Amino acid sequence: MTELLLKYFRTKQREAETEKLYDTQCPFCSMQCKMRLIEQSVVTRKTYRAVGRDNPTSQGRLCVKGLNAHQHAFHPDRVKYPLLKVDGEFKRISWEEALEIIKQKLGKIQSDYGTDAMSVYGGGSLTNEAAYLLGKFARVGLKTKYIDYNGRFCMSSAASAANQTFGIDRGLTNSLPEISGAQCIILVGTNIAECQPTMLPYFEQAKENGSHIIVIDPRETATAKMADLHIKVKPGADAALANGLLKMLIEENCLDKPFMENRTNGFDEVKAHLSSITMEEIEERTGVPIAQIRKAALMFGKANTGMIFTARGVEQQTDGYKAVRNFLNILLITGKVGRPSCGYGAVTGQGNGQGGREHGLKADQLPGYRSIENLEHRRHTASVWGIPEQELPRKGVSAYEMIEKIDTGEIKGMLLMGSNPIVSNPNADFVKQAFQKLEFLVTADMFISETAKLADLILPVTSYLENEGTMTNLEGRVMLRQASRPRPDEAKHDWEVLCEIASLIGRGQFFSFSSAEEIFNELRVASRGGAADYYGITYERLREGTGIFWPCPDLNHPGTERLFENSFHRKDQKAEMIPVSNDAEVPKEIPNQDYPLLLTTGRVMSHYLTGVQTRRSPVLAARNFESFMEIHPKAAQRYGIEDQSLIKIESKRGSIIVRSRWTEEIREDTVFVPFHWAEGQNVNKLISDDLDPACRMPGFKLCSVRVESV
Ligand SMILES: Nc1nc2c(c(=O)[nH]1)N[C@H]1C(S)=C(S)[C@@H](COP(=O)(O)OP(=O)(O)OC[C@H]3O[C@@H](n4cnc5c(=O)[nH]c(N)nc54)[C@H](O)[C@@H]3O)O[C@H]1N2
Ligand SMILES: Nc1nc2c(c(=O)[nH]1)N[C@H]1C(S)=C(S)[C@@H](COP(=O)(O)OP(=O)(O)OC[C@H]3O[C@@H](n4cnc5c(=O)[nH]c(N)nc54)[C@H](O)[C@@H]3O)O[C@H]1N2
Ligand code: SF4
Ligand SMILES: [Mo]
Repeated sequence: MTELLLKYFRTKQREAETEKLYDTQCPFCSMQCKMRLIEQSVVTRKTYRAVGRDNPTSQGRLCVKGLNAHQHAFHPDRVKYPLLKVDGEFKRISWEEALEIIKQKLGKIQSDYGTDAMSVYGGGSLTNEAAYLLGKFARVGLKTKYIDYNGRFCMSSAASAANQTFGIDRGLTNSLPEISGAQCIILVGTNIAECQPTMLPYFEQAKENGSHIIVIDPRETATAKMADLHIKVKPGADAALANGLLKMLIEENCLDKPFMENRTNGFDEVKAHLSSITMEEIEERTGVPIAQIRKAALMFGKANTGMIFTARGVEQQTDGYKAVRNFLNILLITGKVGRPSCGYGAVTGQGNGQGGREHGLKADQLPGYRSIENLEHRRHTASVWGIPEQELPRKGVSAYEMIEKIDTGEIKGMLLMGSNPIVSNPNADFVKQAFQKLEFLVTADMFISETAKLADLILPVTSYLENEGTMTNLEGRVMLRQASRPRPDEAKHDWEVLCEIASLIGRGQFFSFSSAEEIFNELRVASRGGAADYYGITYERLREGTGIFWPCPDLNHPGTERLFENSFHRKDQKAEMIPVSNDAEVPKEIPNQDYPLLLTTGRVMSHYLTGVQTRRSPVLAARNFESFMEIHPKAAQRYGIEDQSLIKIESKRGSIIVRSRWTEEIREDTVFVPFHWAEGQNVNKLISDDLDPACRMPGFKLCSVRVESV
């Protein structure tokens, strides 16, 4: 080619190449890493690359899920038009038709059976604006008491425990950088290395500063590998283990007496209760040697600063609430809260799991963490919403209990926004059958999830690339997710969908919003004076800065990075300790002749929750394309299970078939299966529907099973 021709082609190519930049936040976990998607077009071909953006939380890091998130957003399976099921098949219809059907069906169900026959089920991926509006939509639009969300399965134990102990529930009581200054850190049932990977460097930094890390987990996870002490506890025995730690702390006199005197109640009761339990009983219950419990207690008790983090391993139990309270007892008797590098963290799960429960997705909560059963709180919310207090419904029931009400026929219709309940609920076979009984199921999703397959109508919604709004990360930092990419075809924002339905059913005057910012401004007022006070946070402040920690009661308030420095948020300003027994009120399944192994469940790095999004991302799917069961080789040999072979796992409720994976990193009496797969690999077919009496959390982390090769 001549020089001239080369030059010609080069200029042509340059002309055809364009680059577009979209700033947003990762759609997955509670770290809410800031990112930029770079879209390069060369002639007609587009390529995408995600890069991290600097900010105080993730400091520019992204994990493999964030790096590949756009692959699901651009997947051809994305729902782009309203879809109506006709003769068992989904057919494209117009928004006008979709809204007309909703109007008719809602009207019929509510006039035939009453307003509570319609229900609402939300999710922790929704922005604060969508979550707030969905809560308002249920109570003011549909006038139903039946609303709950998937965060019930996620944070409800820790949230109840923190509320009862401290009077406030915010994921972390301190900001992330304080972790690196903690001299001892206890991680209970949390696998940060796989579940919040960009948080891990804070712990690595702590280790470099000489911190000791204790990990409590039945498996030697990637997180446990960084521990100075790994306690391989028996699944479900955390409450007993905490009792052991408390006994040792008292015996070794590692107590902060002035702190307890001035700032807590309940130590005498806890101490008296502990004297009725022996260390031998605890060793037996937990499978952890007494010497190891003493070592851990001394590590934590002798350190000047320390933090405790809990996540779903300890929380998703039928005594999750009490077990967490027992770890908070440890924090309180050692006076390790409300100071630099001293505090508690319930490691939040979903991107906006935190904001969702603060603004009314939970059956008993109103915006700003107000209570729907408290008259003063009801009056405040009703006045912001412009309705008489008497019109505000009372509390409904938890997520799984709504499903039970579908089964018994009390609930006839559901609006589902941002969850895949037939995969994520316990006792999954029952849940699927119940959903099939609904007279009308409408779901707003980006994909035809396993649950959406059962819907009458699917409404297409926008993704993290297109939908602007605020998210509250695990620290309690409110962040503005900018999202400017044009929406695909006919997808609408979640909040737009709600406003349109409301207007259609004659409640439009309460939902006349034209932007996320307008909704946020109402949310600010609704939250004002509540525990989760967002009043001082504005879009303008968020655009200028790096996020603001709630509570932030006025426009000049900088936000509250560290909670409880001077007082707790209870009436007498003191934190409350309570005695916790070794065993749950709801008896847990124990291994027996028929079901000799303990099953626990959880996550892997490359997949997210029920996998609706990550199973559609080729790079992520390739890392783990099917489910598996971790089993210790000795247990495997006992039950004739070869490595990498197909096996059937069975509990009282159902069975699944997955591939075995031998590993010495798990306890011999325990097997582990992740929950990111559906249908025949859905581990929730095996899980019992026993709920924690205090917070209605299912025991996702424990049931007894048998295994056999197929
Ligand atoms: N890659 C990835 N990251 C995620 C998610 C995801 O799906 N994938 N989901 C997000 C969400 S919503 C959540 S809630 C968080 C969850 O984050 P985590 O709670 O950290 O994740 P899990 O794997 O469910 O459980 C954590 C650990 O608990 C252990 N465990 C099981 N039973 C017990 C027990 O009885 N006691 C103790 N002490 N430990 C036990 C398991 O072995 C597991 O390693 O992650 C968030 N981040
Ligand atoms: N066995 C077992 N079961 C568990 C757990 C466990 O550890 N073990 N963990 C529990 C926990 S902690 C959680 S959080 C739940 C989660 O379980 P689910 O609530 O079922 O969560 P996802 O699988 O994320 O489903 C979310 C759905 O919402 C859609 N979606 C995503 N973003 C948006 C959005 O912005 N708007 C709308 N309208 N839709 C959106 C997705 O496409 C997907 O279909 O599972 C629980 N179930
Ligand atoms: S999944 Fe979590 S840690 Fe990974 S990039 Fe997304 S927000 Fe960050
Ligand atoms: Mo979660």
